Amino acid sequence: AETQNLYNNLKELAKTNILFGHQDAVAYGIGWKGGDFNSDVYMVSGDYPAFFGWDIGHIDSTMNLDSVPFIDMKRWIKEVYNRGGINTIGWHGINLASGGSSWDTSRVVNHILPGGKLNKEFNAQLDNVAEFFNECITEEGGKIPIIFRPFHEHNGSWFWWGNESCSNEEYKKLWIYTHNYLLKNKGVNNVLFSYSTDAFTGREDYLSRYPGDEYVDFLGWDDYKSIRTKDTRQVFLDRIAVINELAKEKNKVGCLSETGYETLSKSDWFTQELLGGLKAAPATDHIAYLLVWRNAWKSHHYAPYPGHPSANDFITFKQDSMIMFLSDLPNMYNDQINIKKQ
Ligand code: BMA
Repeated sequence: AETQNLYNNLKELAKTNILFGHQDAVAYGIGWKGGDFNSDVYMVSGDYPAFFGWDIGHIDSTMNLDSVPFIDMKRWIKEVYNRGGINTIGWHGINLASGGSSWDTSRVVNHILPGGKLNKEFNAQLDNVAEFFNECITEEGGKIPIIFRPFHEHNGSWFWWGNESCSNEEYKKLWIYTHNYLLKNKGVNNVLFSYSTDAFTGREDYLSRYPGDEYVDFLGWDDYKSIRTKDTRQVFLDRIAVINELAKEKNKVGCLSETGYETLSKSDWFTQELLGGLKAAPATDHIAYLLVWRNAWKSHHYAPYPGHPSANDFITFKQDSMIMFLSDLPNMYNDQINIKKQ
């Protein structure tokens, strides 16, 4: 029930607000790692993101691909839920044919599907994924709602599930198989699915690998380029328009599943490019949330940290009536919400 409430509430909030998210927000930041709900975003702005992104790549080991221990991830996911935030999980899974990473594009999708020589191995991975979701539980023993975003940026060619490593039909089969295996075989009932392309050229391109309405809840896309400068704003707006149109038609929720300006060397990027771009979209073109990528190290971060030249601009962005951080959220897991910030 709470998972359905989350979905309905995000759909409602999307009409007026956009929730801010950050990948690995409390796992590490610039100059620190781990701890008790530490966050660069909090240190800069006095508030946490509303959305917390995670990655379960290397799910069969003790740490994820970016060295976040799964035991801590589960603890933080619960803490996010307790504080009223929202968890979304991506999956940079390994290539089972080669033992390589997600970026190893050797053909593997045909081998992991039923009938393929690696189907058993893939099922074992899905068992681990299911166990992880099923172990995300509240104090009272209920399941914590999670937005799952597997096999993302699939219209690019850099992942083993990308457009040069498997056909559209194979991709759709992979999605449906994963969905059904988790829900039907493993009893996962706390997960919403987010279909998340890379940059796209239009409806047809966006939907080229769409598995079908019954397997998808969120229509997302990852976009780092068109939102970088005003020069490409129209491209960004055209994409929002497509997402919005499809979300309306299919009764789904739109999202900007990954974005950001690496290192934020343009110190007013948050207000001028990102917020400016979002505000330039017609009022009905609202997406529910956006998520900036991780604060890994000084040359690879997407949120400001204390002392960062873009800190003040980020605070202005946070204060905008459209943008929601954690403390702005109504109870997203209730069946009725009262929107606070409008
Ligand atoms: C990429 C980079 C990598 C990281 C991967 C998964 O964009 O941040 O360093 O391993 O995402 O989080």
